[in-house]
Amino acid sequence: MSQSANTQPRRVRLYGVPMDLGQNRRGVDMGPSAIRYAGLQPRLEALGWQVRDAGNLSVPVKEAVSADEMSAGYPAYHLSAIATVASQSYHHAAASFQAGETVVFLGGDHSIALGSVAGALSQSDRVGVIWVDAHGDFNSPKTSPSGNIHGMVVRSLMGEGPELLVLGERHLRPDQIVMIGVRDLDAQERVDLRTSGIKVFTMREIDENGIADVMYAALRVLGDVDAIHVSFDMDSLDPSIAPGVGTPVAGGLNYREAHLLMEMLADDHRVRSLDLVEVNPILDISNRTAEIAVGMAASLFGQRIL
Ligand SMILES: [Mn+2]
Repeated sequence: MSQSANTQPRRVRLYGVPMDLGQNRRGVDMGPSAIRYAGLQPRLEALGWQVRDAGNLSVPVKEAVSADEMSAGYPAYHLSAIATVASQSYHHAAASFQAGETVVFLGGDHSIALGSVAGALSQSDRVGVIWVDAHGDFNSPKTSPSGNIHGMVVRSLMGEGPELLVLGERHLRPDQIVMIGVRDLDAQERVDLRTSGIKVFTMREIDENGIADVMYAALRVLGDVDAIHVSFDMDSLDPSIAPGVGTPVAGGLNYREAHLLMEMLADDHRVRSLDLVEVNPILDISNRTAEIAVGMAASLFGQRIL
């Protein structure tokens, strides 16, 4: 990441977003603490980055806000509270990018990407998104079986979600999005994703061709963009490696596949922002999943074996 740009200071800004309103499981709001406790800042500093932690954004407690919200007649739980937090994230991300900072958002559930990705897009149209996830997060309130907003994020970033969740002037086009690690889709979500124009590398492509070929292909799809945002859902990893997630799905990325994915993105030198999401310490085993998350960030930020 920007190792070639020796004239620029290598500065990272961390934002914690203790968001648990986008899904049903409690505990994911403690994700930012768990990732900090696992040593994210010292790991990045050891790689030569100047790291500044902006602390946590303010997220309302679940008991204090209304869950029962609808969008065009379909459930979208905690819609207005999530939209308020996303708007904060959006403005923080935009300010950081303008200041030349690389940005890391610590989740929290995946709904935090509503603000971080929109913030990245606010700077330029030439931004690509690598969405690493077991799920497609491509539902709308109409297609979602759960009404949980963490599964509606990509669609909203394309300008097709509930109006409150669509931030900024620019929306993602399908050719700006690559999904990697997908293996669990809802019925209508699957139909919609197939015809969306988004490049999706499911676990099958990784099994058949290997993660290295998939990453070369992913970077070719994003060949025209100047900046890459990595939205990394910890449930992309196999649950045997990262058990502390709310919606685990068998058959995920193994340890080296996930690291190689991040290492190859680091070598590409275009990554400007990262979400690390869905770390749930209550469901974890001795903070293992947060430690893996820190390892992922270290590989993305230039850690090498040799
Ligand atoms: Mn996700």
